[in-house]
Amino acid sequence: MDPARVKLLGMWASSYTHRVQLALKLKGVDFEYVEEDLTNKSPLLLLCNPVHKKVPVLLHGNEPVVESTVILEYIDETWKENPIMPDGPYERAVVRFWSRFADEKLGPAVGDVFRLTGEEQKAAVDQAFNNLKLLEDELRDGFFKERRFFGGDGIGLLDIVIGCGSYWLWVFEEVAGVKLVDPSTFPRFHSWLQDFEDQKEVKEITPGGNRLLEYAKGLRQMIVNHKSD
Ligand SMILES: N[C@@H](CCC(=O)N[C@@H](CS)C(=O)NCC(=O)O)C(=O)O
Repeated sequence: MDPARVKLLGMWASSYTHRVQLALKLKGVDFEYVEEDLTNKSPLLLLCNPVHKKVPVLLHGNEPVVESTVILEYIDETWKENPIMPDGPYERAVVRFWSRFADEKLGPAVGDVFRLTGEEQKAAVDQAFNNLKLLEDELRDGFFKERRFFGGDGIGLLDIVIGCGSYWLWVFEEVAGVKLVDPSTFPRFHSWLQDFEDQKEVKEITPGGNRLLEYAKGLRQMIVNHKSD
């Protein structure tokens, strides 16, 4: 096999997959995309990611790399053009910190808003708000103050990590019937997200409007029905 051949195992609605697609696009790396059916995982997926059995998986030649944030750093270290990680160790540490925050705090809180109903959902909305407020404060007064993107003038790893999950916010708002990203409450986060979504490469990897919405409606219905069984 051509050692430089790049293959991505992904799923169309997976924001973790979108992260990798976006990073490869920003780097101008050609790759073959393989859509996985997560209800019937391929032998290749199970072979490449026996621990988590999840997408995305990046195959660089015969070498599999798994876990989206690990893949993003692998991509940045392998293809040096258009860096997505900063140079300095401190700045890199800050980016890794907020990236973990996005995956461990913000993402799960927003997921709970989508999954839950009634009082439980109200508590989840409070959690999501608190986490969004932390990011808003960071953009206003913190390390990323006065930057267009978290990465500076261009999209960096943290923009990819937060941004690729964030268009789900609009979808979840519509499906779960709650407003999360109000421009008056989170002006900086709101305008950052709009700017991110307006980027050509982001538009190219984001599934079209109704497809995500219909998918999310079906998912929500399934979760809510399952709870009332
Ligand atoms: N921490 C993982 C999360 C990946 C993940 O949750 N992938 C989902 C799709 S969005 C998946 O493959 N789910 C299949 C399963 O859980 O069986 C990453 O960052 O790559």
